[in-house]
Amino acid sequence: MKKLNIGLIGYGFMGRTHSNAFRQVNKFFQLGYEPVLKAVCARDEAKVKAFAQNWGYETYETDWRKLIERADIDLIDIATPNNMHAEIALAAAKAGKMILCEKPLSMDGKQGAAMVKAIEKAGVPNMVWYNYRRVPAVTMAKQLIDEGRLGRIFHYRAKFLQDWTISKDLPQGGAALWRLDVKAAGSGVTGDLLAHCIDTALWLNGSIGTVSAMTETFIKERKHNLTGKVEKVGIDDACAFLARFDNGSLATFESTRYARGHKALYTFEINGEHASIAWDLHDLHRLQYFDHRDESKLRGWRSIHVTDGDQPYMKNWWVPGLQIGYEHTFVHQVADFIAGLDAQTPAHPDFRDALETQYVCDAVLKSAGTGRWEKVRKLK
Ligand code: SOE
Repeated sequence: MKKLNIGLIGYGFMGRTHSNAFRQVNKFFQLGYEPVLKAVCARDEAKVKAFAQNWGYETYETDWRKLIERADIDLIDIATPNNMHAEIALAAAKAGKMILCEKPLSMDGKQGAAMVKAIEKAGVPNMVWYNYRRVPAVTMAKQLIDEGRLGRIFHYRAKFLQDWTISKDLPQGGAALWRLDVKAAGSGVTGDLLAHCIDTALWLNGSIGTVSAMTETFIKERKHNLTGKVEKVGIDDACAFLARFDNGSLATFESTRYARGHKALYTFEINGEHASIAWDLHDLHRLQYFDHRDESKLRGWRSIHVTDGDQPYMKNWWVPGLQIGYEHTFVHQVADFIAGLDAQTPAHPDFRDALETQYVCDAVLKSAGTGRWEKVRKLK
């Protein structure tokens, strides 16, 4: 088996999910490459050393440029706050490294377009970690739609609800709370949570043409962890938008970090001419399916437990009926990326796909500002 030498940048929550996936993937999937945890990079030497030891990285670096210069690294995995993605990706592309990048791709569409240009010029394999596509039930939703079971699609409805920023005493910025700092995150729930919903939606239902949005920042000022001063909050705490897809279907999207009682409730429902599907991250192994073509007296919503060998990814895991979870979506993503390298058919979402999501986010934030419907920029 060929080796795929990984250089991970960032050791937060995502650094852990990725490291776990690299370690697991060959145990469950037959692939032509084996990821090797060569090096992890972060600025705090004591912490990065401890992370390297815990996850089995052979070495560590404290300067990401050094990591990119290393000849023994094949792939750079970017798991940093959003404001670092572009600079690292551009340097990694120039050095001819393969690149995996955390979502959202960039701070905005303009920056994302520059990243896509650089990576396509370099011709390096690339992918963005929109992991929810690879929940088996979500992948199965894609299969059902592609098989034409829903028929013409009329409605798409998605939500991503959390409640962890309600306290006004929560500071912004720094290692754990960079998602609240607009300079590090680019936006609030739009880039962090709705970007997931948009990625799934574009994949399942095609491109979005226009959007009309509203956003709110409920807590206007928070102490900044890096400066120690109370500073204006620049992110959107909540966002809701209407959208028209190019296929004529209508959509509603909503996300907030102020939905008391919800920790990470990502849900979507799609209504077609013949059938509907619904999915819920808190019950992630189930796909709800309603088919109007069923005999009328037996017609009803089926709750499909997506754990059998003929359902996506499941033959690689345990025995039928035993479910898997969140961390496995990252394992699937690595497996598909490597399978794409083997077959020379790139896995998705790549940087270009993620740029389309970025363009939708840009239009959403623009519309929230102008109060008007805005067109989504098309990919060139
Ligand atoms: C935010 O709390 C967050 O961790 C996002 O950054 C992730 O992308 C999402 O999957 C879960 O929530």
